[in-house]
Amino acid sequence: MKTTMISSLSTALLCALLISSASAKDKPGEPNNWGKWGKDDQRGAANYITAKQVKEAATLISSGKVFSLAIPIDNAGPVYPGRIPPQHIMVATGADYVAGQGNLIGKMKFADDYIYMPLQGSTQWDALSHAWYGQSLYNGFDQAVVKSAPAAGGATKLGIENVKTSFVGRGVLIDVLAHFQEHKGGSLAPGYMITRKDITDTLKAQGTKVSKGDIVIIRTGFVPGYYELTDPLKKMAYVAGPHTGIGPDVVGWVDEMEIAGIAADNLALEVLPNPVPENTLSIHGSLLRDLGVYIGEIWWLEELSADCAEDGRYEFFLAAQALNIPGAVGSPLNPIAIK
Ligand code: UVW
Repeated sequence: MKTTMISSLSTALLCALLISSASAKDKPGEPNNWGKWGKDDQRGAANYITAKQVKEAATLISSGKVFSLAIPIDNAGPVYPGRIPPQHIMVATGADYVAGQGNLIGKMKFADDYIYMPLQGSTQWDALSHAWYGQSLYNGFDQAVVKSAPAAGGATKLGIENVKTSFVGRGVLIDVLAHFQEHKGGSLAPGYMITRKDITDTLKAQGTKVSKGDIVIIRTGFVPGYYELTDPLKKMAYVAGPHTGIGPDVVGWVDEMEIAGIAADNLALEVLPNPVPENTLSIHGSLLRDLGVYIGEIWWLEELSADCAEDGRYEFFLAAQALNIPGAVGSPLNPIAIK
């Protein structure tokens, strides 16, 4: 009798614990990494990249060819609707001296400039504090940790500075666009939803394997498509969508492969609009909030893609550090691939 009571009590306790952790995570049964690297962890899947992996990734350098995977930081690039493109402002120039108004410091003359931009307004990483659903961010941090004024700290948890030494390691290009062009008789239709099968088929055709801690980069052709347009109205319509990007079944693959970060040459990594309207941008929630996996957007992949097609090697050493901006929910960057 006593044993039965104790066992029903412990079952009830276990159920209560399961229910409370499930409601904190909100999506029971979905992939989730909360607690995997400790309850205070703020780095998420960046923890997959170890010193050993960085050393091994360095052995991928053979030709010494270097590729920048960034678009120019200027006002001509694509930004997600509602954001203004980067504004570069000159505050001291040669013209000031020509007009007799420049400041001399001894005999020296100087030019100075500023940049005003959304941190998500160019080639970027999203920090784990960039997107969530419910009340909690990655690892259960309350949404109130993201404060309104930078003076109050901005993202006081999960800010981009937590990964200022990360995203150096093995990069893998998954050239879905080239795979479609070569094997499926055409390009990716605007708004095409890239599936897990598309990713694994492309990797198979490339002869590339993805390993734990990799940073994978998906080529869709969306950003180059923007630069091909000249009419400003057509550019506006283009960024309004539809956007080719990954679909929800890619999340399970990212989880199983234990990938640290996933980037693409489009504006939001994921397909837009989502075929289920209430799930719009929900892959941001699955990756950043549930798995702690970093999202990279607006990457430039054209020269790297051409080189990979030429030598058949889709893996490389990648150095893609975020800027050290305390409390920022994202960071522009100039990712460098070396083959
Ligand atoms: C949004 O925030 C909507 O997208 P991104 O991740 O591109 O910044």
